[in-house]
Amino acid sequence: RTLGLATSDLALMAPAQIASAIQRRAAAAGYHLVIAMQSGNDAAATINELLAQRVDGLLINLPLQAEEAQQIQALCAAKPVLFLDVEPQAAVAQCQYPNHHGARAAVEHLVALGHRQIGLLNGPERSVSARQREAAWHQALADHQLTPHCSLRGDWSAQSGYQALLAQLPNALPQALLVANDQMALGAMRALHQHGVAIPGQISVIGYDDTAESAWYQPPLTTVRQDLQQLGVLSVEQLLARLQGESVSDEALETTLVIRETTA
Ligand code: IPT
Repeated sequence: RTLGLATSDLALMAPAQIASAIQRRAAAAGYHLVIAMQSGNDAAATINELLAQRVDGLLINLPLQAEEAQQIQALCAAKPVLFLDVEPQAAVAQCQYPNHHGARAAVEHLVALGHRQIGLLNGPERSVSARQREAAWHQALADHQLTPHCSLRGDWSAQSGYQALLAQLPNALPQALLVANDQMALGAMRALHQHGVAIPGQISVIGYDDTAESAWYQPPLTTVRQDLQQLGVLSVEQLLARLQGESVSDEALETTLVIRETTA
């Protein structure tokens, strides 16, 4: 009995921690897990790798537009498939955190602290969740008659966050920075430390994910928590329920704001 997981780059913290939770939960249920990590942009090739190994069901943690996800679902024919990073309007089974709630909560937190000049460090344009977080930030800022002080972009990695901030540093910094994931926040904070900018004294930083490392940043990171462990467990349980023809509980996943020491 085998499950398949198609995942985005496991060098990234969030997908790695989700995969770890999936592997454990699958093993506890007596299932072997086959993992296919996407290298290029060809999701179908990654899925076909799993199908060739005769998996009984598939979990797909790849950023997908609605149409791409529907095509993949068709490719998997009768096998149960569950998507973890897909446009919510897609007509496919999904298990994911609503990006707009978390992104809005981050803005509300900064505004409540009195910040008006708020900058963005966005995720990669091709990522559906990055685009959703960005759109929700814009909407929440607009609701407070604010526009982004600056709009930077990275590729989810710490290095890209570091470079984005280094490029911004000669210019005026915002009072607060919304970052689309914790890894980019790590790099951004490194650049700020290097230039003697006090966190949170001169700039507040808020991340997104709450990976296992985020409580150990210096200072510990305020962030929007997606419980990645819970996401992994729940996705396996939902897939297994579908495999066994049971009804699936549509337990809603909710992000929570974790206030630590990078915002004031
Ligand atoms: C999403 C993470 O929030 C982000 O940090 C990055 O790792 C990305 O995955 C990689 O695709 S979480 C995903 C389940 C939406």
